[in-house]
Amino acid sequence: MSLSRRQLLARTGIAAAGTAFFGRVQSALAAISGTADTPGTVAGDGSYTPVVTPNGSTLPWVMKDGVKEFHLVAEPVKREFAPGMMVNCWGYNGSTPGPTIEAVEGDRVRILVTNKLPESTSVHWHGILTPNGMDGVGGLTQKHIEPDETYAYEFTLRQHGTYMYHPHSDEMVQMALGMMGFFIIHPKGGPKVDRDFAIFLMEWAVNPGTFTPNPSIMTDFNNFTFNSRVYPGTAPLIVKLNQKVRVRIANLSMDNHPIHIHGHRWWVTETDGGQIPKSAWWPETSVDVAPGTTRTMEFVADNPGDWALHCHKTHHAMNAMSHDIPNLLGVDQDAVTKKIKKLVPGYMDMGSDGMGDMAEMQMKGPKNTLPMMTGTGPFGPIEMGGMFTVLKVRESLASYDDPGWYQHPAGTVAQAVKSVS
Ligand SMILES: [Cu+2]
Repeated sequence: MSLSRRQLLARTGIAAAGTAFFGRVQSALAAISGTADTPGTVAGDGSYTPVVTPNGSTLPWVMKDGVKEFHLVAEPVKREFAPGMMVNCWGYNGSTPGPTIEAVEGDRVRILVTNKLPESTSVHWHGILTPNGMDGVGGLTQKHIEPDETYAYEFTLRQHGTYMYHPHSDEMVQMALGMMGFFIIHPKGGPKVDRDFAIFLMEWAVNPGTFTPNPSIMTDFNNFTFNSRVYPGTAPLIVKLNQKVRVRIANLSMDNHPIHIHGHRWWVTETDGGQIPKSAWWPETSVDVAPGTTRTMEFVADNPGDWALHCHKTHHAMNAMSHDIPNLLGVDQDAVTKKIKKLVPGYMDMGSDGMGDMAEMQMKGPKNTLPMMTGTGPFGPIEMGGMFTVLKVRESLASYDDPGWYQHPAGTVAQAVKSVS
């Protein structure tokens, strides 16, 4: 049986103060909130800057008779959304999203797909111009790939841009469990960027106290991820001052996500239809990424600091325990709190004056469920979760390891002043 947060609150009385689970999760999260998690990348052929998939990886390939051969294995995977929450997902090669495929326009590619799932699957190359029989739509353009079978897809890349791969078999279940990945085709030659990041958006229904996403949920999601991680489990994007940066966003979730950058404005340069002519690039700070699309943005990181990068739907920058809560804003709970305290020692009310306090509260919650907002910055709780990460722009960097929090020049931080009213 699955429980909503509201039901859980009612049944387990978790509004009562506790110190166990959430306290442990919070200290573990605080400990990792400033750590690097940017993986190494597979070296390219030198003609492009290899893409960094934060909290992810790049798929290696071997050259066989002039064909770049990749191997995807569709399989169940366990994904840690953030410390304290492990989720039973499906993905490719041990992760969700699957490893990023990178190639160059003009390449001939062969992708072997082995099915280690308990049901049939197929792989569709979203946005890529393939011969019809390589399009991966089970039943329409090929037979479904049965468990333990391996299929070969082979085609020549005759475009460049930011594309995706995902199943076209039992899509509702397979994508709800995390089966998706980037397929990035670099142009032959052309200007390079210094840093190139790829972030896959997804939303999940993992009910409090459970471990497996519910694929039958259509609108009521409670976990919102960048590369199948929630803040503060999301790796920061580390860039050096004045570097040219590209951020590619893909979305196979059920909702659109306006992805917002602080401290900069970026230019929209690509959709999953390909490159936009430079004369038609447009500036934004929030770019709405609809289901089944990609958007690519470029900017010069000319503003040093720690800049939030997040979905601007407020519930999407929160974790599981923030949704579907009884509204107690402005409710005077003092009298009833006194009565309850007689019955439940340690009980405390919450929600009368906003919910920011909850980021600091040491609440006891259900197993495998993250607090609504977590992560501690240099000035206190950050009070975010979900689709949130930090772009760290630094004047000097010895490596792309996490440089820690930004050291603000004296006199440049907002602070309390004497009342002027
Ligand atoms: Cu969103």
